Parts: sequence; C-alpha cells; structure tokens
Amino acid sequence: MVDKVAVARALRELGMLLEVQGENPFKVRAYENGARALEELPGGLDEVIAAGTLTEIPGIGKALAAKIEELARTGRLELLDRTRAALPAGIGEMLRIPDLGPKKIAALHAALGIGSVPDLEQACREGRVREVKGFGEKTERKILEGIERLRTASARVRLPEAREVGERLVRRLRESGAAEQVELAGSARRWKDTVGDLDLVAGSREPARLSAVLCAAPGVESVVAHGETKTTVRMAGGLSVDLRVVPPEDYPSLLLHMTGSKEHNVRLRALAREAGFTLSEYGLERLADGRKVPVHAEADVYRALGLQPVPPELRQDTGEVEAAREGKLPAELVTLGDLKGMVHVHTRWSDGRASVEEMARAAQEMGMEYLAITDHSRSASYAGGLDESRLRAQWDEIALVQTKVRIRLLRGTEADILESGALDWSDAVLEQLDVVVASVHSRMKMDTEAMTGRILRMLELPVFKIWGHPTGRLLLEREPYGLDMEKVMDAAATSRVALEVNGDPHRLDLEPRHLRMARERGIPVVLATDAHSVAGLSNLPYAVMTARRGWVERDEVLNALPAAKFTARVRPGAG
Ligand code: DGT
Ligand code: CA
Ligand code: CA
Ligand code: ZN
Repeated sequence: MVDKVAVARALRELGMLLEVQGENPFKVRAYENGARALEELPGGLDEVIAAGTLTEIPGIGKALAAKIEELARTGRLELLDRTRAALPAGIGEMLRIPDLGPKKIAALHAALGIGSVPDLEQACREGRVREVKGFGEKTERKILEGIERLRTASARVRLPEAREVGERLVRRLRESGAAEQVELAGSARRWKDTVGDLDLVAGSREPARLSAVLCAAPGVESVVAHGETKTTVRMAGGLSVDLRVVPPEDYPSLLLHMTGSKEHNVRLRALAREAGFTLSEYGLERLADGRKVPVHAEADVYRALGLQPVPPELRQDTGEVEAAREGKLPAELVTLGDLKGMVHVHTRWSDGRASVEEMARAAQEMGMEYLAITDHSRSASYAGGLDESRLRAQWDEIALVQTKVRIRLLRGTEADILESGALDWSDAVLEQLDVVVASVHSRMKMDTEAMTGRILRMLELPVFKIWGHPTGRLLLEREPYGLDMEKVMDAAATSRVALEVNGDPHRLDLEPRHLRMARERGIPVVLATDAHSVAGLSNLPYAVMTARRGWVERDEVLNALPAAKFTARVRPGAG
C-alpha cells in the first residue's frame, strides 16, 4: 500500500527545495497544492493510481501525476534526489524551523554560505545574520527561538499522522496471521495530541515471524533493534515504532502496561501492592504465593484492584484513578454517535475548498441533522472574509441549497474577535444569524493582560457565541495566546457562550485541562471540525476524543442536541 502522507511529504520538500533554488513561484506552489490534495484524498492512493485517475484530482496535473507514480512505484523521486544533492545537506532541516521560509534560507545561503541549522545558530549568536539585507536583530532572535522549538518538538508528530501510520502497521501485522492479538498502544491509543513514538503490542506464538513482518512493512526505513520480544523500526517520516510481543495469555497485561500513561501505571502499581498483588507488563501476581491471577482483558486488572475500567483516553493520572475507585468515572462520556450537527465549517465563500451544497451533502451522508455554514468575516481578508453584501448573497445560496437537501442548513459566521473585543459584524447582522462562532485570528501576540481584556469584552457581549479555537495554539508550531484562563473561565460561566473543542489536527483546542476547568463551571461546549473541505469533516473524531480526554459528557455538548433545541439554545437574537 502506498503511503500518501509520505508521497505528499516528498512533493512538499521538493517544492521548498526548488524555491530555495529560486524556481518560479507557480511551479513551487503546484507542489504544495499537489501535496495538500493527496493528504485530503479520502481513499487510498493505490486505487487512484490503478484507475489512472490521478489527474482528475483538482491540483494534480500531468507532470505531478508522473512524479506521484514514480514515488509510488519506486519509493524515490529522481528530481528530489538531484535537487537535494545540489544543495547543502542541512537545508532540509533548516526548512523545518518555524517562520523561516525558503526565500530567507536562499538569502542566508547566498550571503553567508549558511547551509545547516548549526551554521545558522552560530551565525545568529555571532550577530552576523542581522547584517544581511532584509534581516534584523528581531529576526535573528526569532530564528534562535525557532531552532530551540525545533529541538524540543522535532521528536513528536501530530496525532492523526501517528495514528494513520500506526493503524496501517496494525492491519499489516494482523493480516500476516502471525499474531492472535495486535493493537496500537502508547500515547496514540490514549489520543494524546502529539505522539513521541508508536507502541505496538501483540500476543503471538511466532514472535520472530511477526517481527520480520514489521521490518518488511512499507514505509519502514530502517531497523533500529531486532529481537524476539522487542523490535524497533524507524519510518520514512522519522517516526519510531516499538513492537512488543508476548504469548497470547499475557497480552492484556502488556496492553495495559504499554498504553500508559506512565503516571497512570505508577498509580495502578501502588494500588496493586496495597491490595496484595504486584502488577507489571507480565501480569498480575499475588504477593503471598507468587501465583498469576488469570487476566483475559484489561478490565480484569481494573476489577481485581477494585476499580472501574478506565478508558484509554482518560489514563493520564488527572483524577481518573480516584474516580474509578469511587465508581464515579463520567458515565456518559460523549461519543461520535451522540453528535447531531456540524457547527463550524468553511466553504468556497471564504477560504474553504468546497461549495455549500458539497459540504451539506457530505454532512448529511455522515448522518448529521444540521450544518452551520460559518465562513470568515470581513477582517479576515487573507482568508477571503465576507462583507455584508456577500454574506447576504450567501444566505440566498443557503436557501437554494436547502431546497435540495434534507439536512437543516443554518446561517452562521466565524466572526473575528477584533482587538477591542467587539465582533466583526453589526448587531443588525448578528441578529439575523443562527450561529455565531467568534475567534481570534489577528494580533495574537498581545500581552496576557491585553488579550485577557479582549476576550473578557467578547464574552460580555449579549449575543450568544461559540468561542472558536480558544487558546489559538497550533500544535508543534505556535504557542497559545497569553490568557489568564482562570479569569476567562470565571467570566465565561456567567456569559452567553459555549467553548469550542476544535478537531483540526493542528489545533485540538481546547485541551483537556481547560475542558476540565470549563466543566467545573458548567460551561457548555461544542465539538467541531473547522473543516475547510469535505475531507476535513472527517476530523470530528479528534474533537470527540479530545473532549473525552477532558471528561466531557453528552449533556454538556450543545451539538448533541437535536436541531430545534440547538438553534433555540444558540440563536443570537433569542432571549
Ligand atoms: P510518547 O511516546 O512520548 O508520546 O508517550 P507514551 O506514553 O507512548 O510513552 P512511551 O512510548 O515512552 O512508553 C509507552 C508506555 O510504556 C507508556 O505509556 C507507559 C509504559 N512505560 C514506559 N516507561 C515506563 C516506566 O518507566 N514505568 C511504567 N510504569 N510504565 C512505563
Ligand atoms: Ca509512545
Ligand atoms: Ca515507546
Ligand atoms: Zn474556522
């Protein structure tokens, strides 16, 4: 099976390297667009190649299709190899420094001969970068910060990328028939927002054969360690994968151990000792006689320790062990099936890539009862934000599409929260909308006091709003805004607001600890995709799992309400 993420990555790298070489911007953009189109391809790449329909994908022309086929067939791209060879070897790593694009890298290379991250770091420290035209002290400082962040973040990948690789390997190992049980464990099973490495666990009587299957799997670049019970490989994208294998009867204990978190395990072990057992990856044993307690599933271990079974995504040692002991784990954790509406999506009217009708049909296919179209407001001009006349024209289109689909369409907006804390629409417009998402997209670097004031003023507005991607973080790329969360949450509790759990894999915002703060205060939430394409709608599970990690229950989720109740609850003009 062809790894479309790896193919996309190769195209993107080629585009950026060509840009460093000064290649024409159109060509450069074509690679980026092609990479994006592949990432958003709903199915597998093999089918498309087999059917010869690559060029029917928007953004993929003949030349690009040939390169994709070459990558799929050979795992390499001749032009990429040649371009890499023509540039200093460290340029690829320099491209990963946040905020340092190909143009700046080309300028630094031309002026100072810098061709690697260590060269660059040294030049910054010696104050040489600020002397280059177009650079200054501030850029120099930002580059150093970027290098620092690259160091701390480079080891981790975002959850969906990790899960995609992990699930593919799990399928492969299962299909080999060399194992009775195989599962993804570790942070990926806990749906943590970023993943350090993948942990696969298996119960098998043929560990050597299973290990060989992993080593030969597509996408495996090198074998780091290779033993009977433990194998470690490195994937093409740099992600490391551990496989642990035990006999089938010991599998549940291994799964529990390898799922973690480490902190959760430490707590379980302490409880086990108190109860007269020892707990390890090899099983649960009675201290008195060293006899193994038979364990058929993870739940058996929890029960033996007097605990309710804890779902993997809750295993963070943030109170779940105490709750499980008292039988007080949240009973109605929200599930994907609970959701009845999509409440934050974009269309071609602003920066989305699908029409209102396409989004409506896709959401309907997913079983949704309602869909709020929430394109950007005017201030988000970089994202094609709508002015009032275009917004009204969009209402006409929404009305037209409504005559063709069953799903109920709602008029919405994603209004910018302006620097003053006001929303980017007049009250007259706000009153005519069904759903208002309010988000910060500009002036994100205000200091904590100013940003907190801005948000507090937004919260005070009488109109009901969904506060979109509240902390503004971009995973592995951008820190959250400075915000006094306690203050903001206290204000939200008495405001007409719901907090969004944004399932965009780059955001996963709010995060669990903040959701816990919201729940303590009775603040409702919505689970949203912020989709900019039909494919983006399928990120809903990431919003759901992030919410579950924050213990969110069904009755706290506004878009688990049926359409009539939802609109009554969030309609800006209403009571
Ligand atoms: P990651 O890879 O950084 O995203 O996070 P994890 O949780 O996947 O951590 P990893 O890969 O180092 O280890 C996988 C699991 O193995 C971890 O969740 C719990 C278990 N584990 C690892 N080290 C220890 C340890 O020192 N003590 C205990 N009790 N469990 C451990
Ligand atoms: Ca791991
Ligand atoms: Ca590991
Ligand atoms: Zn949005």
